[in-house]
Amino acid sequence: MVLIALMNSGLAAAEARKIEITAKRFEYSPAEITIKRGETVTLVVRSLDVAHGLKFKELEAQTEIPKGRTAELTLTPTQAGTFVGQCSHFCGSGHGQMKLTLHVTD
Ligand SMILES: [Cu+2]
Repeated sequence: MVLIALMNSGLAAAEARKIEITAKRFEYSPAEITIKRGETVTLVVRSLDVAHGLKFKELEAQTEIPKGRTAELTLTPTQAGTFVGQCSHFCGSGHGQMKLTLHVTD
C-alpha cells in the first residue's frame, strides 16, 4: 500500500481543492483529471441520472453517489502514477466502461 486516502475528514475536506465531476450513464465528466502528488483534493461527484459509485481500488477509496445527488471523495495520493476509478454501483449496460482516470504527477 503506497497511497493514503482520506475520507470524510473534515480538516482535509476544508483544505482540499475541490474538483467537480458529473456522473451519468456511462461516463464521468471530465473523464480524466490531473493532480499533484501529496495534494489533497475533494472530488465532488454529482449524478445526473441514476445512482452511481466511484471506486479507486488502488487508493482504497470509494463513494456512492445517490440518484440525482452529490457525494464527495477526498484523496491525498502519496505516489505519482495513473489510477483508474471505476463505477462501483451497477447502472446499466455500459457500467463496466464507466471510468475516471486520475493522473498523479510529481
Ligand atoms: Cu455503474
